Amino acid sequence: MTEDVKAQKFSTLFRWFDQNGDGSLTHDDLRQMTELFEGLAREDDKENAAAMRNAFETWWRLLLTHGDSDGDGQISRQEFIAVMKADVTDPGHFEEAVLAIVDALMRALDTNEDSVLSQSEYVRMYDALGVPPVHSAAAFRRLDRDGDGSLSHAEFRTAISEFYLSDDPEAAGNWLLGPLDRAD
Ligand SMILES: [Ca+2]
Ligand SMILES: [Ca+2]
Ligand SMILES: [Ca+2]
Repeated sequence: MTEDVKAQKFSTLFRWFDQNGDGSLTHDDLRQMTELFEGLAREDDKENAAAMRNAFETWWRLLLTHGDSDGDGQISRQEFIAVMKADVTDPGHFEEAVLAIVDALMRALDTNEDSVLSQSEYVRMYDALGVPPVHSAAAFRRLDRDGDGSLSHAEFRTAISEFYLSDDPEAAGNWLLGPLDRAD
């Protein structure tokens, strides 16, 4: 059976989050993701690092509370896809888990306070987060909607929101993490 576009995107996201690659998500996987994100903030930027950490903890609690249907303390790929669709992308939850990370990340990266990311900044950021430059460079070109060579905070938020919320197979934001996972 072909999965819908959201299931494909959340499957791609699952593979990214599953840091030890054992096919299931644990608190440790999420903590490792948190460390990658925190590593993008400057050493003295405690505020944005803490905001990202809190948002990832919120995300993990949502996964565990709403998504661990077999109660084994881990989130399988199928559990992840279901809970992402039903709960994490619920507007209030989406704001406090996903968009809180995006906003803190943009603030942490915007060290010259021009509120935009160049392509090289964008690619370097995703490289540090484990997304290959070939994917992030291609994504950047799609996500830079006004084609001015930089990604504004608004363009980045739009991309993230499309990735998580859009059912449109043609949405530019689908390319955030590279080609969609069509594993099954
Ligand atoms: Ca794992
Ligand atoms: Ca489980
Ligand atoms: Ca732009």
